[in-house]
Amino acid sequence: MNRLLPIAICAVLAGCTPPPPNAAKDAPDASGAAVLVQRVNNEAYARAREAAAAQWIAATYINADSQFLAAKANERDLAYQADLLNEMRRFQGIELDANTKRSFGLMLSGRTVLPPTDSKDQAELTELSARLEAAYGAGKACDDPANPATCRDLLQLSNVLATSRDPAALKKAWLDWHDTASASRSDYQRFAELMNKGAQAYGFKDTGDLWRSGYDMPAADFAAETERLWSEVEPLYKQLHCYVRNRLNGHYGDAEVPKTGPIPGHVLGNMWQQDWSNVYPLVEPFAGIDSLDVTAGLEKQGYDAVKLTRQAESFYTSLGMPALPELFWERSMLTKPADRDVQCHASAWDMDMKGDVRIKMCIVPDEENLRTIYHELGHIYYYLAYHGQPPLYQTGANDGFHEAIGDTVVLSLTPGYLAQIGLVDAASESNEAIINAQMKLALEKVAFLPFGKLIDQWRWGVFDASIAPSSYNSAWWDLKKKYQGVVPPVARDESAFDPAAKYHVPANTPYTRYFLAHILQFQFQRAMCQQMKHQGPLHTCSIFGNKEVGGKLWKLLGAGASQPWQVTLKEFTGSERMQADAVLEYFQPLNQWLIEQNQGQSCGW
Ligand code: X8Z
Ligand code: ZN
Repeated sequence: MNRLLPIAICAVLAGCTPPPPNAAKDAPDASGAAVLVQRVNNEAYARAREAAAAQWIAATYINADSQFLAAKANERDLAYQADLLNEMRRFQGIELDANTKRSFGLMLSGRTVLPPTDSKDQAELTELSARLEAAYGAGKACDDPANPATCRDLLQLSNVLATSRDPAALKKAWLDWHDTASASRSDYQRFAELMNKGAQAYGFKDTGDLWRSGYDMPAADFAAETERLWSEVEPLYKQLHCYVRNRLNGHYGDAEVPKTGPIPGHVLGNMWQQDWSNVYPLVEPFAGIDSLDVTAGLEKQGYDAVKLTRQAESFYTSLGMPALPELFWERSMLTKPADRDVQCHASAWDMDMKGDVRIKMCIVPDEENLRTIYHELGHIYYYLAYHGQPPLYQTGANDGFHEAIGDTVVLSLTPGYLAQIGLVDAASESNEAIINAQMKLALEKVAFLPFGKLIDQWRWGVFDASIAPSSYNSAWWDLKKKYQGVVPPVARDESAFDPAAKYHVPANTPYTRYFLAHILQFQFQRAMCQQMKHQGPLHTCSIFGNKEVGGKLWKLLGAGASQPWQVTLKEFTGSERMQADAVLEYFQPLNQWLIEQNQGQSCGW
């Protein structure tokens, strides 16, 4: 969830306007700044509660009124931020104590949106934001618009992508969903303009500069860090791409999936080609070894949404973390209501920064949902762990940490653990079984990496105007091709607006966090496995039931953003840098196997 926290200060930035002339009356000093931080922290609980309630209703009852109220709540929030920013300008150039300085920094940098100066702009921005998100949540493709029975929503269309092997059906489902996004183009263009106005009002070059500034390092260094990390994992991705293309070519034939070049987007089992695990049956390295079909296990055991969530909770409690609060069970939305439009994209909510924590999901009992619940509970346990911190520190060490926690825990759902809880039949330790299991996981985690990077490459380009509105769509597909080696299944032109077919674009959630999370989760896992003196390769390690590493993890969560993430990372892993080598270590057996399999192929695109 994109929390709307109090915001703002200008002290550390060049380009801010000077203090107002009457500021000298009560000369600003460091203690005044500390008082202001205290006030922001005190007011945050009530403000968060009100804003979250409006957002929650807008996401769980999508209609004109809930959108209106969410936009108004957001507008109030932006106005509050704008006032604070004005007040904070008074402390520009004053030496501040460490806590106040850090709090000021957090209030400004790394915010997703800063208020444009003009209140009319603020109102327009929040209205557009609500409309874009609602359009995504309510999106449906209808063969006959007059007949609702011919309409399909994202869940239904995604299900086709996941399970059908009929190229025509796949193409149609892909196209139907992507075409629902075309109408959002002009709203998004204006939205991006207004966001830039806000960022620029506080000295940022543009919104991308603002987003990159939230990492306890200069924005330019952060962009270089993401490049470095990507360059380290790119060779592994290319091996996976090469092998999968070859196997899909074998299944679908040259006409549908050419032997060389990029892979068409409809055959990878996912609407956005970000997770390829649904095509595992088509690319399984060794047939006839242990089944890894968790979905079948869930069906057999009669799992429903609550039982799945309880299952995930039990993993966290095995680490010594608390049971989920009663309010979680009372107020979460775990399944899709039949009678109204809701935002089905899974999210975790911290409603009042005190204990009213919830998830919102449209759970169907399958493997993908099982993993997603673990992911969401990672957010929930982060919230619970840092509730003792002042509100300004109640956020991830960086946003990649927040996204990485649940995914790290998922790495412990090894075949051995899954067999133990009866979700797969057996877990043998043969080399074939290991390669199969690694392939399955790589289709999820390694396939994701370029996708995790490219979404914000596109938005950074939109915000800094290197991508003009007239080439929104072609630039999107240039990046899809460059990073993922994927092309659209049919030609797309500028009448389409395919970026808005991905939730985080209309919902305005920065995406680099997921890229970082896909690096950090392996680094976290390696650190915990070292701490528990795990013997054997990294991929065989499960932290299930280990209260000692659970305690260490709880401590990481509890620190929130009270110190630079580099310090938190160093305490947890011994290193203050994000490192991709743990990904490579984890997938070492598969990587070696892929290199052998791909001998003689012309990999790349
Ligand atoms: O959006 C999510 C979570 C909510 S924070 C379900 N994820 C990204 C996505 O779905 O695109 C998790 C993985 C990447
Ligand atoms: Zn998440």
